[in-house]
Amino acid sequence: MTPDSVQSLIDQLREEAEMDRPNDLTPDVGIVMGSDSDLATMAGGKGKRPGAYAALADELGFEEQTDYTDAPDARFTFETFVCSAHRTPELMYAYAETAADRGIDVIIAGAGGKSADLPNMTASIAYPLPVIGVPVQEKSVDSVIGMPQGAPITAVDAGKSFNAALSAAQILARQHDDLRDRLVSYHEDLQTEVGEVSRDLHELGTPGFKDEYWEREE
Ligand code: RP5
Repeated sequence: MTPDSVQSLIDQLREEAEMDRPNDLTPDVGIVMGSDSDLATMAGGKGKRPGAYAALADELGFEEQTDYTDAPDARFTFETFVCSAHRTPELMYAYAETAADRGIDVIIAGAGGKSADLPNMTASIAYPLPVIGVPVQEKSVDSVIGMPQGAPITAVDAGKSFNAALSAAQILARQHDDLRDRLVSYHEDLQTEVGEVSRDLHELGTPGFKDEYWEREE
């Protein structure tokens, strides 16, 4: 017996798949995670490094879509759900099966624990939609990347959901020059930072650099 809270999500996903909305009104990226306890790793915050949310929203100008009938103004959008592979397999199945019809172009799926099956099962069900797996913990790496031949998944290092978001944007950027420009600009900013730090280290000298930079961090 599927509880109402899960069934209503499944029904909503299936109804949405029938809507045939124009692509610019549907999320481009779908983010799913096995538990809301994965959110700090998947989105960033709570002492964790910046995550997929930060990469998409803060660096690349995406907006999160929370209402299918009211798309955000931003051209590129993403949605976020919790789907447990083992506790709510029907929801995982409905999510992955409807993703393409709901306008999703790439899925980022994260799970933790030793049986982190959400990414690999989502990849199998959503195929040929690309799925980028995020092992939420080190011990999740093998189960996320360990797919048999013929069942592909792309994956990032443990906890690196930020990179998963950049990879998702790279896939979308093949069709969208605007997004390609944002990715290039993000990378140029990274280069600029390295150049500035290198110059400061060289010109201030190691003790002077420590005084200025390490003081700032404290
Ligand atoms: C947590 O349980 C993990 O972070 C994982 O993502 C989550 C979901 O696991 P299942 O409910 O699919 O077993 O420990």
